[in-house]
Amino acid sequence: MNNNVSVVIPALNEKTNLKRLIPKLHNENISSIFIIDDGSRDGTKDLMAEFPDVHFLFRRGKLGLISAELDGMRLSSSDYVIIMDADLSHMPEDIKGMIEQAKRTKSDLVIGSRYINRGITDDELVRQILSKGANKLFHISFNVNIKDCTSGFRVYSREACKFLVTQVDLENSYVGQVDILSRLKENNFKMTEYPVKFVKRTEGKSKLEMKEIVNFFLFVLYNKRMLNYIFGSALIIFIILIISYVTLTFI
Ligand SMILES: Nc1nc2c(ncn2[C@@H]2O[C@H](COP(=O)(O)OP(=O)(O)O)[C@@H](O)[C@H]2O)c(=O)[nH]1
Ligand SMILES: [Mg+2]
Repeated sequence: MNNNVSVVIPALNEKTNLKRLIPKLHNENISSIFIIDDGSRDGTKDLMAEFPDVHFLFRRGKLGLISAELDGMRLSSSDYVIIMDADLSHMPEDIKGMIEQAKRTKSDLVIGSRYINRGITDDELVRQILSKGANKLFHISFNVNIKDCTSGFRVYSREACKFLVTQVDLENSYVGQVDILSRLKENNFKMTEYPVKFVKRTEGKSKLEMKEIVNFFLFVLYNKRMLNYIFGSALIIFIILIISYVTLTFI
């Protein structure tokens, strides 16, 4: 069914996970698999011999998550490109439904979503709070009606890929995930969400660093709409205080 679908997996020290994930993808009839590795030191290169049908791109170092995704989009030529984590957090079984939805609704981006009806996550409470807070801020700041804007499990149409690879100034770390959404929205690409089951990783460490979280909040807060919102809210609070003061003092 999926002969026009490629999977792109950005990877950094994910040998053990990739070893388990690739056979699962073979079961899904994906036409091509691209692993974009950023100088892993755990012997990921050994997988080349084990999976000769998989395309590996070994970059010289940590050139960044989003640039890895864009390199995968450039290398593939399929109508649809799936991006997923290497860490088995995203279920290969969900791919079929996501592709079907992309075709049926003519979406340029289908987001594998933890936060819509029937979406599931077993992420730790702290990460869920952080992630939902980030989503809320992003909604206010960019007015994008997506419930799980930080999800890394996505299907892009070829049209969306063609557009994204031209965006040379895209944010390159995790915040790039929402930068992509704001640019696709601005350019009228259709985005929908599909409920997925997210399972937290059991092998290896998350590459999400504190500085990336700070970066996310700066990106969202710096947006013009957010600034208007903050100034607007401050103005309303100021007016309420003045009215309360006048009421209490003079009336
Ligand atoms: N090539 C590449 N892959 C990365 C980089 N940062 C993270 N990854 C991979 O991107 C995916 C998402 O990262 P992960 O650590 O799972 O983030 P989390 O799910 O938010 O905890 C994983 O497959 C990582 O190995 C990077 O700088 N370059
Ligand atoms: Mg992950």
